[in-house]
Amino acid sequence: MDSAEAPHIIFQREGWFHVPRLLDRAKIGALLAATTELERVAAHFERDTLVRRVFFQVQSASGKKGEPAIFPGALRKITSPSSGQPAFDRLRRDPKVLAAVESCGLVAPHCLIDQVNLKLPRVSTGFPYHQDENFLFGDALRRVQQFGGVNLVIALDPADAENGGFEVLGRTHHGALLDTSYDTSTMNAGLFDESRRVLTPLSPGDALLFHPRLAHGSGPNRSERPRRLITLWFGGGALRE
Ligand SMILES: O=C(O)CCC(=O)C(=O)O
Repeated sequence: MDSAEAPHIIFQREGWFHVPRLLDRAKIGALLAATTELERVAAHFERDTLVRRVFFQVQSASGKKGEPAIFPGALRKITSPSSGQPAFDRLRRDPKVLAAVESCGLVAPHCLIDQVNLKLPRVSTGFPYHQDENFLFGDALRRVQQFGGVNLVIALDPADAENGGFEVLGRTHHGALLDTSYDTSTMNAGLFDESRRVLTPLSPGDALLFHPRLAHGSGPNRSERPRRLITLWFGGGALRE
């Protein structure tokens, strides 16, 4: 990709954009401490559990929601960590994050969803290729349909091919919204055009921004290292709060 091009031009064409070092060490340190605290809260959970608007999804053998944890405290995803941890709440309005999202063409960004995805060493399953737009409902969906959207991931740990790094299928956002399942055994292989598949290794604080319709996913963690990744979804415009 020609790095002289403006981010929004690359984003429009490819459906994604890489921003190294979006967050500095201090912010990543605070977010890691907040994540560790949430993991501590969940240390004995054997099932998906809601605690004061923070939803803890456990890592099941299949990777599907609603199934028992492979061991107590094994987590796959924390939804709305901002409801329990101020560092995550601040992140929703972080000037660097907002500027990155705006550089991809979104006007007046509003954070719709915040999550942490955890991949435990050796045992965590992948995320089959899918389009996040399929998981938007109500006001969030209307906002994205009317004003557009930008999603992003921010690495908390180094992420690469061995520990289930984040993969995008470039340019698939130009196609239709497809009906996908969450079958981790197939990874939805062959459903989307994989000819522009890219796995960008990320260091803590690096971000990758992507279109809500862009197909993306990641493999299992085959390494001895954890892989924790923040995901934020933004919609543009100014609908009622
Ligand atoms: O954590 C990952 O690697 C993928 C995350 C993702 O695509 C999702 O949460 O929808």
